[in-house]
Amino acid sequence: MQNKQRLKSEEYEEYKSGDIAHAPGSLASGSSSICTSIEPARHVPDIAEDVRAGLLSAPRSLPPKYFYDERGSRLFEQICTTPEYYPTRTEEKLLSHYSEEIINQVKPEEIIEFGSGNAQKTRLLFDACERSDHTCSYAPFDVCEPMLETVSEQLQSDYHWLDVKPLLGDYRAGLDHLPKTHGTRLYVFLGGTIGNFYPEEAQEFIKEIKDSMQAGDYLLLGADRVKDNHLLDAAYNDEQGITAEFNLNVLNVLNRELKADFNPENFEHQAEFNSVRNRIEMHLVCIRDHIVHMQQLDEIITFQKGESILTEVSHKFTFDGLENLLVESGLHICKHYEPENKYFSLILASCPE
Ligand code: AVJ
Repeated sequence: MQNKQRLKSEEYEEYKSGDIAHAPGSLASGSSSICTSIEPARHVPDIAEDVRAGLLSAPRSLPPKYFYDERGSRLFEQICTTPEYYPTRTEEKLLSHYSEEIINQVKPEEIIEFGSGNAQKTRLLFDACERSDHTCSYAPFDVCEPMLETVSEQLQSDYHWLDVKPLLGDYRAGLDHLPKTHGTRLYVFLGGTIGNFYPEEAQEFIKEIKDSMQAGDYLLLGADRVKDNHLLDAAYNDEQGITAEFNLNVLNVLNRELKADFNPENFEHQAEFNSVRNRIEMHLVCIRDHIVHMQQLDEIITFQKGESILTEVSHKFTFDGLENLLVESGLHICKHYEPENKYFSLILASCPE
């Protein structure tokens, strides 16, 4: 399974330059690597399995990870710079204020980051290490090998003292096979991505983190907060329509990966805050009756005008809800940082004796 999600470095050069575009699950097998592959503890479905399970039954849905092919990742970076999408810049501000305090309290020997991506915000922690004359190792854990390699090399050259040890795999498939280290470990899970998990999954994931910790280890978690509906709706319906493009792009991914013939013009972006479940629900709404073929799966889907595909849920937390999530799993809240407008939370929690 791991091999499927790898890309050879030559291919990555093309991938970065936009000559070819890959979605997760489609990546060719790789050869030598600076990354350590982490064995999944559970089965990880591929795109064919996910689409069969999600699209061929009602209500239709897709896992959000398929957004992030080359174009989708670029669109997500653009979303982060729109005036409406406050989470990224709010979290970044919190990190730039409190990184030093966090590093001085934790004095980590190792930082492990889930879904490290381009690790842009994590640099604030490394900068704080430099100011505090602290050294440590860094294990970015991500599913995308080419990105892991590029980011790791870049970080290694920017921070000579940092020992970068990239981990390749799907962190949602379990943490049983993380390399054992001694010394204080700081887990980092940023961006509010915990919001993509359903409540039970979020609780399970935090519990898994807790179970893999030793007393004195820490977790730094970033999560988005419940707020005025209009602000939330606006954040997922930016004026420029970038979020709409991002949402519709998943259809291009399916077309490429499953030899399907989705026409994005048959669908419309919809994102709305559900105030009962405290989450943004993002859909692709079908605007005319039509049929889609998925050659690779040997399946057709008959879409009716008005029906929709749930493409993402993004949960928003209350101050207490977030603390409960951590405390329920046996973690101790050390610090709960929030900005004056309370738009976002950054929590430092520890594993007690
Ligand atoms: C990357 C999952 C945190 O839920 O806000 C942004 C993804 N989707 N706009 C989020 C996203 C639409 C984002 N996360």
